[in-house]
Amino acid sequence: MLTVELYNLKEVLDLDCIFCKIAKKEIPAEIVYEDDKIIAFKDVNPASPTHILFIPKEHIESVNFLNEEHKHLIGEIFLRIKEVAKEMNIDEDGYRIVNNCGELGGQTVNHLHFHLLAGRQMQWPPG
Ligand code: D5M
Repeated sequence: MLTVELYNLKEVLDLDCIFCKIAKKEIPAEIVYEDDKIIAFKDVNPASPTHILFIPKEHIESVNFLNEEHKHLIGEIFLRIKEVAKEMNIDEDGYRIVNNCGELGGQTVNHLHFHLLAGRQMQWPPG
């Protein structure tokens, strides 16, 4: 019983995860949006003039770990991206939303996140 509970705890809160630490304010970040389930902060290594990361506070490793219960959360993240883009006045010029999943997808932090990139002409296909 105790083992099962500890396993579940590990699933929702990865103690070694840098984005969990940002969500818990254990390490600093330039936060641009926050509510009880979602936090958005500036990427420390910006790839464009505007580069914000949107993450669920719950530790979800990647898109591969999403399930039916996450449907509402993911929808909310996209609505918050839309709102922040409008607040930052990047909505009319346009922007890109990126999710990298797994090693070949280019994911380097194993906590689900969506990049909001704006302020320059994006290229296609991405590198
Ligand atoms: O993107 C992971 C992104 O996370 C990458 O653009 C750098 C960024 N990053 C890593 N550590 C931090 C901290 N501490 N603050 C802000 N941004 C950070 P991926 O899609 O996994 O390659």
